[in-house]
Amino acid sequence: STYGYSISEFEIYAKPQPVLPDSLALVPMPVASAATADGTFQLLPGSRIVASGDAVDAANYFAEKARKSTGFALPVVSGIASASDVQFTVGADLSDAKPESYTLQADSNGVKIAANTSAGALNGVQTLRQLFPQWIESGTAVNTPWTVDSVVISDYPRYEHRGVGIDVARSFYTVDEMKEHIDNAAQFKMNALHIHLTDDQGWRIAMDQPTVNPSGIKYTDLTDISGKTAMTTNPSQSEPGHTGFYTKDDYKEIVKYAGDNGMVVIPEIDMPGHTTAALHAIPQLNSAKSAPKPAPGNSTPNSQGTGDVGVSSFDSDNDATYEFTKEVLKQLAALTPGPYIHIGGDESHVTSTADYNKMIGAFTKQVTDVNKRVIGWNEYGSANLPPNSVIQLWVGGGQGESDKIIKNNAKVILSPASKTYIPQKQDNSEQFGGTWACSGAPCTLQTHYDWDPAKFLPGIGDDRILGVETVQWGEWIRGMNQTESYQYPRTLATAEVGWSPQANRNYADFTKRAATLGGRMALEGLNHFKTPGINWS
Ligand code: TNX
Repeated sequence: STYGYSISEFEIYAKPQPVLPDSLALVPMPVASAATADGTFQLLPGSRIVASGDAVDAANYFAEKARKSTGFALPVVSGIASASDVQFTVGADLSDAKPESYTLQADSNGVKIAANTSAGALNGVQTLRQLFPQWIESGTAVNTPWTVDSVVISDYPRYEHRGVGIDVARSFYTVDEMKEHIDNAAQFKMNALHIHLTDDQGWRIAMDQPTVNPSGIKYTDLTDISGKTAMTTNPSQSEPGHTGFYTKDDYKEIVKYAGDNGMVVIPEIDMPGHTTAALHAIPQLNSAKSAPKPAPGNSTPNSQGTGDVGVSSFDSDNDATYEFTKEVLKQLAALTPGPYIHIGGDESHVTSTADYNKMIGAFTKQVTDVNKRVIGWNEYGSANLPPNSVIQLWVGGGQGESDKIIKNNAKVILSPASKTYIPQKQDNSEQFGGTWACSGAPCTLQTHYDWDPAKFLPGIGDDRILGVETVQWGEWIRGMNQTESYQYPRTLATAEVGWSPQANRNYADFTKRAATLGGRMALEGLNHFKTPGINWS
């Protein structure tokens, strides 16, 4: 093999160990890693990044970051690597390969990252960043020895979905802000960006006028009207929600940037509830059984800093409902290279069960008709779902939720509010945020860390779990600085829950490793909360 020993020897050599040496301050913790005694790697002014074929993307990704902080030229070249080079190999024969797996070896003979796929190689880059001194995250050149202690790592994720959900409907994030969200999360090997594009308070994705348009719907009004609304003020936040929307080109730019960072975009159109913004913009959707109240942006705030929910609904008896959703889903599918479309389905409190099931049946079919796999919040699991559906659990638990998953032979994304929700306080010292998800107490970093997804729902083990997701709702959160201080460091916890074997995870050890990443986050301009009790670097 590339390394002069077989993978099975390596696995024995570097089998999972509960505590990494201090020098390996990695989040998420790898499956198998071990310090070796083979000297030190040093990146030098003459170092090259050696790659060819499918390995070139990961090589360029690393080179672009490291050029800024090292000031070195770091050309990406093909050929034979020398001791000061970083070499990427994709298509390596990793006999145990899982999707996204990689191996990394660093020592006085060079750095070698090998993977079967370019996604795996990118995971190797994210690990390598954390092995270098924190100054590797600097946006300007730093004069320091760029050394990596000798190490071997063999790594792959526990779950294929490690998501970050962003609510851009209550308060909008610009394309540049979305790129920051991607930069922040991708370094921890998060690989899905779920964008909550629509809600009562706003509609954030532009739609074109179709040539076939039986009801004469003005699709451009979705953003012309409801791109200009957002959450109004509430007791937790005097600044109103940010308005705006993505043109199709904006959206494509986010998709591309996410893809370059190893993340797939999952767009969500929330329906049949959470639809005031659509009802407000499109008169044809307003019929006998629709519920267009209150006016967009005017959600009544409550003491938890959230707005009223469950106040709106599409009308299941109105043909225009289905004409509209079909067109929107078709256009969205055409813009979205990833395999998923999320149709929401949560909190449809003013929709009868029969009407809800009828609409979920139609919307899910419309998604599969455009060759996408459908995701919905766990309420929608009570309906009959098409094959290969995914249920995203945010609330509740117990056998009832397991039954919905099993009945539909679905997969589940776990984002239980108590373990993954961002607008909850993580500490009492935080001024804003709810505590409803954790029974009146803050949902701490430890709460987000200390859970085993495979034990969350009775009878639902890893074979049924697509992954985990942290979700940032936007009723009161405004802008990057505030959102980051609620997302981080808790997103590190979710990243490790989604990536690392349960047997490798330990909160005390996690906090030691996370603490050392504080300086990196600071260098990146990532405003993480300084969790008390942690000795942040
Ligand atoms: C419930 S989570 C909602 C959202 C809110 C969130 C926080 C989910 C599927 N629905 O509409 O933003 O609580 O208040």
